Amino acid sequence: LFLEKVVRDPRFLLGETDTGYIEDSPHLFQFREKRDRATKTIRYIGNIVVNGTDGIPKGKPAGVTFLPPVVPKTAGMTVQDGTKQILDQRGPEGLAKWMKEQKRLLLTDTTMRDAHQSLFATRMRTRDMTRIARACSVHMPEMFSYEMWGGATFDVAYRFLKESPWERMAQLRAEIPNTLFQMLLRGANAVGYTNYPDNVVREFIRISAREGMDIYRIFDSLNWLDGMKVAIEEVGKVGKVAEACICYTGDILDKKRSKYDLKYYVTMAKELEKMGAHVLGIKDMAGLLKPYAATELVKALKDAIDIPIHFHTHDTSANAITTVMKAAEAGVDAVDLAMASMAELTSQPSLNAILYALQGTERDPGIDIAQAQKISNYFEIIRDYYAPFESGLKAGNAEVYEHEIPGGQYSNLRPQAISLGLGERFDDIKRKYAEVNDILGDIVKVTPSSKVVGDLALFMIRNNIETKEQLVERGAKMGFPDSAVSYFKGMMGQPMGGFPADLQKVVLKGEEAITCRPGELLEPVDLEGLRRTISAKFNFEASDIDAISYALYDRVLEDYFKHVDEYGDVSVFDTPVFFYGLDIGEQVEIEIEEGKTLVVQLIAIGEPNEKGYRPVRFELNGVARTVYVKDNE
Ligand code: 3PY
Ligand code: ZN
Repeated sequence: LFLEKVVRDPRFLLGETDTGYIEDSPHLFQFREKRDRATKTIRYIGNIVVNGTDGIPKGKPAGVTFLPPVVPKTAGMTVQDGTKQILDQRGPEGLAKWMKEQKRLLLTDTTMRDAHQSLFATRMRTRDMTRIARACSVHMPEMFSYEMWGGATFDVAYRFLKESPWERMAQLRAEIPNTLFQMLLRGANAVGYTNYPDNVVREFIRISAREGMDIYRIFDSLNWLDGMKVAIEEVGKVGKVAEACICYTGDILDKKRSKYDLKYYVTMAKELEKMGAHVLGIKDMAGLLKPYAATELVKALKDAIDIPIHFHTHDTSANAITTVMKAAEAGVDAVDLAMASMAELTSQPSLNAILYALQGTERDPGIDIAQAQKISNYFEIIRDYYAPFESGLKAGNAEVYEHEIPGGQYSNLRPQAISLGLGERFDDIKRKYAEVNDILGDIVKVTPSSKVVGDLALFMIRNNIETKEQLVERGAKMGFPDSAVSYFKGMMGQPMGGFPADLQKVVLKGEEAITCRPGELLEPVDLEGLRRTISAKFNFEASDIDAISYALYDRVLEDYFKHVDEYGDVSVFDTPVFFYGLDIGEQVEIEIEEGKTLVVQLIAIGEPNEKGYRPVRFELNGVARTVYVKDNE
């Protein structure tokens, strides 16, 4: 093959056949169709050691030692039945009834979704979840559910981790057969940032239910009931649990802020119950529900509806543990918490702390404290692998009650501001965020509506726009961020109280806004046709999973398929190798498939040739191998 390539190569035909020619023509060594797993593996590592991982400095983070994680023993231990069996045997209504009968506080562990989404940009890899999953299953069978999917995890898995979120679900399900899995579904936005046609949302629910999802926490980013209808209905149809949410904003204790008062939430909760919700979620995405407000809200909701109530909050202010305790006291059925080492700051409050707080009381969750500690210890080690993705926050900040930025967005906004050269203006950005919220008429802020507010705040700061009047006046001649255009067009749904008409006019520049559900207007996607197109284009037998994922994120999926073709399944690498590659002389074992292990040692990184390719030398199972990697610097 090599010789065939040489004799057909234009430079060979021109007579340039000295040895330098071979050396600086790495393409001669690239036999795409023949490249095996081992070659793909060293190409991946070669690329990481030369170019690093996008978005973080190259090489291992200074001052952090990566220790191997300690996994509690499970060999020979049986898995007790848990909530998964209750749902499978009694259905969603049966599960809801069971929830209400429990005296103990039911706990959802968010470590594998919202915690890492809020603490380190959603980067936790499947490998770091599956290694501890059996221990969770065996040692904490009283857990109500694991939130381990949805929100940003779907996109980030494909886009940055180059692994399939579906594979994550399958592997976790194999290890945790006894506990419910739970995901966050952004209503008509599913696991994306934009509205999808109804058939995409329905099909996504149908396939994910088939693949192992149990509870769908459904919300609309403007609390617009119409935006949640299709998802609630479809989850009911497939026999899974529809946990429909009220997104909490404002402050029910502040009588001056009457837009989102207690009555507003109670009315919405009753509507959701009527629409077929099995469980009500209180989604406090920014951690704005104050402890005594939780008492009022939970009591009022308990009086008003019959379905169980599940409380989700973020600890940005550092008040959240008290709020959880108040919600528990007021009779909330279930709460979201994260393992201690993955808790607090913009994440959820500590599960381990709550176990101690409720120990010996009638609301004791019944989870073994010592075992929960071991699981937290595991994640403490794992968390170091992700150090460069941490937001840098060192303490809680009660200022969140002023700016109302959701946990996940807060930890992202700072790096976003830095990347725009506005790092030193973070305080202004937070203030502007609150001002933009006022300009928009005080809206619910959660993905994707929160992005509109964040993007507009950055837009105003970058263009030195101070007031709403200036925004309307100067905006007439400016292009607005895509998110803002989509919002004012009605593509994210309808905010309570409508859109500010003057601003809507300058943003849309003559385009019509809609007032119906966008999903109704969007053409259905031909998923079977899409599946065939993907199979032909990427040369493999695509499944309905590939098709639905592609329908949600076409470009991301294209890059993902190309990456798999080029480098194989990179989910098999340990996280330090995946993000930082190897040091010179470092040797690792990589099990590329069951029973097939590669021993890889990095020997040297050479100087780039004139084309910018560096030879990277390895020893692969004891045999010298070199790959040529384009240095992108
Ligand atoms: C998401 O939509 O990803 C969220 O976590 C919102 O709180
Ligand atoms: Zn959250």
